Amino acid sequence: MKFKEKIKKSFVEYRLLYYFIFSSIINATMLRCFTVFNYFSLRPFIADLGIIFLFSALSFLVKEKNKNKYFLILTIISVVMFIVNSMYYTFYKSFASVSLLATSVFVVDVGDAIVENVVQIKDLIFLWQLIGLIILLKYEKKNQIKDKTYKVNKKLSKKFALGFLVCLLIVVAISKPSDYARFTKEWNRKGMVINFGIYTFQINDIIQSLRPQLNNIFGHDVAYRKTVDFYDEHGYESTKHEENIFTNVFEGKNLIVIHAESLQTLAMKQEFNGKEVTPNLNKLAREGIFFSNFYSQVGVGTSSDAEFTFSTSMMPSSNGTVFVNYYDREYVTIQKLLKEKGYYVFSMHGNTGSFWNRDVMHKNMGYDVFFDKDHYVIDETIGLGLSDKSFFKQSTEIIKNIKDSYDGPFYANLITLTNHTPFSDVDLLDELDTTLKVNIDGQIVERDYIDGTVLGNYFRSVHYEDAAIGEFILELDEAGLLENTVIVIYGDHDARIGEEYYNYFYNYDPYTDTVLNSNDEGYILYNEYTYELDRKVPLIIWTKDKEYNMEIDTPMGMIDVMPTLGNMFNFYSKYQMGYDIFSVKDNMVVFSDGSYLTDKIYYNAQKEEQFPISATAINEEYITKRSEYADKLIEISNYIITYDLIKEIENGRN
Ligand code: GP9
Ligand code: MN
Repeated sequence: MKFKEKIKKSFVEYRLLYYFIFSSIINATMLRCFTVFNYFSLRPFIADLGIIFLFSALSFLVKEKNKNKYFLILTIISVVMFIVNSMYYTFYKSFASVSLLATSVFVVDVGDAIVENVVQIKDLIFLWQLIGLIILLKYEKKNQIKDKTYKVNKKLSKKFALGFLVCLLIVVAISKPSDYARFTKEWNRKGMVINFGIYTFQINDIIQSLRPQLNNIFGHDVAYRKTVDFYDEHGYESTKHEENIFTNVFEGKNLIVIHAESLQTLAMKQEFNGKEVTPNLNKLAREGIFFSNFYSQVGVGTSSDAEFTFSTSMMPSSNGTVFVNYYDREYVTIQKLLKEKGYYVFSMHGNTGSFWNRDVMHKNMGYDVFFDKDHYVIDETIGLGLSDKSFFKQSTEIIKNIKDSYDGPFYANLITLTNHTPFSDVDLLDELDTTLKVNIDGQIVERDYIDGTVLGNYFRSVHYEDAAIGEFILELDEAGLLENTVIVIYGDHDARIGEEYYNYFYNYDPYTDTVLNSNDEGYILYNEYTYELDRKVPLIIWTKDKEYNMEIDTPMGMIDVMPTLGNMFNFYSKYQMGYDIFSVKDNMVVFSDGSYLTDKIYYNAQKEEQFPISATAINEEYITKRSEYADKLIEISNYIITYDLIKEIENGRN
């Protein structure tokens, strides 16, 4: 029989198996194309094919009566994996980990935000694989076709197992040592999919997610040793006493921190029709100390990661989230250090206390009280809950009562809520005219170019958040709460708006009502790196007592805030992993996936690519040294969190 005939016959006889193989590799490749765009990369394709061959080999060992179940269960798991990762990538530009299952309970609370803002047709397209399988099974049953796939066939099983090994050898042959390191770096999810495909990533992720439980027995000593060595080597003690112009300037003053939901620095630079999007924040930035090159470094824990890193100067967990998975560990926090100095320390947030497990974690971080939704009159709801304006007004009363009843200083941390994705409750927000007006042949033409888009809604929502903060400052002043008080405002993370919206925004030409491209004059380069740099958030330190009129554009991360405030308020944590921005030289901002920013480059650790920030030439050693430091910082921070090492070190290792 001719080869062609043979293949055709085989397709008919093993149609169920062939369907499984082709539908799986098509969906896996499609997911990579919709996310990391490495369309024709050979290695992940072969890695995916190898895993599919492995499950095909196993299928020939499954009894006939269980065969349907086997393929159905496998296909359902695969399709769910594709859909979840496709959605997750839209929101986090990374891939989902099973360690986040515990965190998924909070997705329900922001469910409408996710559905409205994240779920797209491209996410549901993967369902075809399951629908096709059901149709095929029904067709074969209806026509009593006995597909040879149903037979137990050890010979074929061995052949597919061999196929898996061949794929494995090819992948090994075309990989380099640094690629393997990704298998143990839970923060390298994107890099794992780019290099080894979604199946290998997800299987490895399950193993890694079990690692803390497994390694608690085996890896603990190594983690302890490496952590102590890290601190010895990086000599944080030395940074503790570096005097500078801000040393102890705020000691004993009240501290009010505003955790500004989804506030991005780019919004502070926008003006539409002569009206600033954030006039109040811009005024505070001008009068105070404005850190204009500041990044929040969050992982999947978003708001809660920002709170954690702000309070501890440690990187967020790469395996789950601290607030949900590691809430019971011991941490040295700003809260605890200020309490030791006689401060009354409390947090305030208009959402349910259980969101992000705050009602548990805030106590563990050292807050005396957490004023959650139950402490407020929900008299105005916008987006996820109590409006910021009402939240701030009611909070001022609470702070006033605390100030009047407690004779020491206080530290209040207020977490805003209104400016939260999908920013769709715009009808409840103040107007913001974002139309562009241009004169074309003597006619004034109005262009509603972002009106009603998620970016247009975002600017309007930030405009509201800014107005609310402006009102809050006034209310504090009227209540006499600004004297001897320092206000710190930070954006907790970017608004998670897609790159395409910014490219449109920056390159829209109102005269032609078109979007400029790289061939057009006036085009502004907008790519994944400019997008990453646009994810910066503001940090503002302001006090009514003195004008500083300073802007600091040194690259700074949330991890550096505790050391910087510690120098100002005279507190210090020997576990802080960041630096006082007014003493550090050549600072770098490490992101939760191992990428980093310096004053010379942005380095993407997932793709091992660099994007120049300055014209200064750098060598390979510059990259190697900083990449190793970035990985070490994340690794040690995860060790401390996973193994609760602060408690061990503080209590003297037995
Ligand atoms: C939820 C609010 C938003 O209470 O802090 O959290 P996020 O979705 O930004 O992590
Ligand atoms: Mn947030």
